[in-house]
Amino acid sequence: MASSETTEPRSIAIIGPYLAGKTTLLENILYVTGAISRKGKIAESNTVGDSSQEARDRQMGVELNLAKAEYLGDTLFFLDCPGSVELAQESFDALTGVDAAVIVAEADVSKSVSLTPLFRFLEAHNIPRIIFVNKLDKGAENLDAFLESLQGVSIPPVVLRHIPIRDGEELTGYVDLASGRAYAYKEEEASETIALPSEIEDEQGTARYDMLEKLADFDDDLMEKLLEDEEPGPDQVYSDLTQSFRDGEIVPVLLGAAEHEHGVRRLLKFLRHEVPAPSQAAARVELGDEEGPVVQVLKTFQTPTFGKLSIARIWRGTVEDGVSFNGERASGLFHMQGQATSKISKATAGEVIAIGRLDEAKTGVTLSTGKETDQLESAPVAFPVYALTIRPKNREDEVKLSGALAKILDEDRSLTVEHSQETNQTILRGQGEIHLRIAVERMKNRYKLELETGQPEIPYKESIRKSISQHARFKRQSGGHGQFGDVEVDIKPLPRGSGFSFDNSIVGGSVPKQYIPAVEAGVLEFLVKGPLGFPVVDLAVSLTDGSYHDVDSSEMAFKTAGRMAMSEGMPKCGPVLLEPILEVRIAVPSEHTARVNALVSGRRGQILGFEAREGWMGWDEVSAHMPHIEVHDLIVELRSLSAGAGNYVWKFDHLQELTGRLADDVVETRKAALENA
Ligand SMILES: Nc1nc2c(ncn2[C@@H]2O[C@H](COP(=O)(O)OP(=O)(O)OP(=O)(O)O)[C@@H](O)[C@H]2O)c(=O)[nH]1
Ligand SMILES: [Mg+2]
Repeated sequence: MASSETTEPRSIAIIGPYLAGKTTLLENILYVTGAISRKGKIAESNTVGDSSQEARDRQMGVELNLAKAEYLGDTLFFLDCPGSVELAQESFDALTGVDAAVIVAEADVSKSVSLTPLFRFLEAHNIPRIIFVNKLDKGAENLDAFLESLQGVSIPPVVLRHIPIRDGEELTGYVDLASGRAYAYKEEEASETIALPSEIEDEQGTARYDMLEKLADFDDDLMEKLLEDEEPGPDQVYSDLTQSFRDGEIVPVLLGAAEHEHGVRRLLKFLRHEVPAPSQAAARVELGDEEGPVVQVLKTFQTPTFGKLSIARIWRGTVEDGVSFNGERASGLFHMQGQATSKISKATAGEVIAIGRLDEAKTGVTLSTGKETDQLESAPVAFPVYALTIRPKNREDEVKLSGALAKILDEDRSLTVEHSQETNQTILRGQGEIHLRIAVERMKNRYKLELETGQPEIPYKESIRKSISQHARFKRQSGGHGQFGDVEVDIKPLPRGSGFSFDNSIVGGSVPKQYIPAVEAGVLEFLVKGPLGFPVVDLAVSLTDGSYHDVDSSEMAFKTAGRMAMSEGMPKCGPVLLEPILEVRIAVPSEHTARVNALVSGRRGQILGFEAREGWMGWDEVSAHMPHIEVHDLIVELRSLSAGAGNYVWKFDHLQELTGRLADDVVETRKAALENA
């Protein structure tokens, strides 16, 4: 064992479902290791993590928390990630730069499936991962069912390293299955060794055999021993456990109750002994072993004191104060303890540090002290599934808004902003209502910027069903120079998706050539807002005839005539509302597929098909066409019917005629809005 241990610094992500106790675990790690002398509590808003205003207001993790702990001579960096599914980008970005991940979860079967995206990511990147089952001070009776449900989520086997010793519902200690030793938890101190309680001897034997069997799949010698009923030596068991964890072949499970420090020291010992050296992570991401430091940005903070701070994993080499990355000089290097920073003069591979003022560095990028470096893989950016319009309460804050947005977007890759030409609205997109509300609160708390938010308008269009011919004459003779334009146009519908076309069949110069573009311009001007109040598409207009006046005709006059022909003719063409239809692909655990189908149909959707989701056992992907308006809050219902697990991607597909009550309502609302504008 000793030979495989390392004293190099290592970085560990703490991830898992919402409110599982990640930040509490971090707080207790810091307390147990002496990094803090007083233990905070989430309810008292005094933990090292979650110290931002938004986190305290909501009593939830809203962004990455970083902290460093020294334990028995080892330095461990922790990256405590928020658990809300809407903030998952933080976890994925952090995970790209760690040596191992601790998945903190309550023994709650209903939450297992929501861990699927995290497991798939960890598996795809082969990041060593361990499960810490938390809050076992209550509800320990659900442990077995929970572990079984996790085995349906994790592809590698989930291997229990401890079994619980209980007193009624309460967890009072554990038996370590590798050593066979029993321990009783003590409040605020290390557990004490006790005699193996006789009533769990059998359970201990079965669980240990189960653990060994899983390990034997990766060790032929162990397999043989088990077949011959031979007891493997402790060295072999420990070394198999360590190796299989490091290689991602098994997912060990430890138990505890972070708030009571139960299992915290045990977890720390595990991390200290079993998390591989930083060089293994570097090999895993296929970093070359050339000279020179390489770092990767895992998170960006905008701070009032230091400006921009790039949280970065050091993949290779040593970085020193005064270093430049990709030609930009860092203003300083720091270790972080929650929001507190302490300046350092250098840092080495395995550490996660904050680097000051790299204005160009974006989250996810790889930086080197040379000119350029190969880019290590970064996490994919989450697809936006929810949108709100934003507008400063105070009109004069427009400029302030663009500055604040730039900073907020720099911090969070899963937020995007867009100005819609179609509806003239500024649209903030992200992962759900909470995600966007947090962004809005940040702008208020940090930049004193108050915003109004709303539901984005749907970009309806309109078209026509009938062809007509229309004559229009614009004539004004009020002394001096008059105006004269006279046109005859054919208006006819085109198939969906054709857009707009204009041509002319003028013979003999009844409308002189130079005025024809003006007629088209007049037509187009009208089409911006058709008889129903929306932009008109899918029609052809042709100029068939007209007349002119030698003196009074002008481009202006023909443009006006063109617009008049449309405004008189279009209402007679059978205007029809067109509704945008999106193609959505909904990913969901198969047990919820039937409910998703019902959800889609209930929202006027049309199922196109469904298939097993590739690489995600037990998941389906449902494809459907759905009206844009029905997708606005689809994510809310989808998450609520799938324990937070469901997700979807979308793209615009086509426009579709909408008639009847729904169409009347849309047109009426539009009319009222135009009148008030
Ligand atoms: N009973 C019990 N409660 C705990 C334990 N650990 C944490 N909690 C409580 O669980 C709640 C959530 O704890 P957090 O530490 O904020 O959980 P988290 O996983 O960081 O939450 P997010 O970051 O918002 O996902 C708090 O009320 C904690 O006091 C535990 O061991 N036992
Ligand atoms: Mg937290």
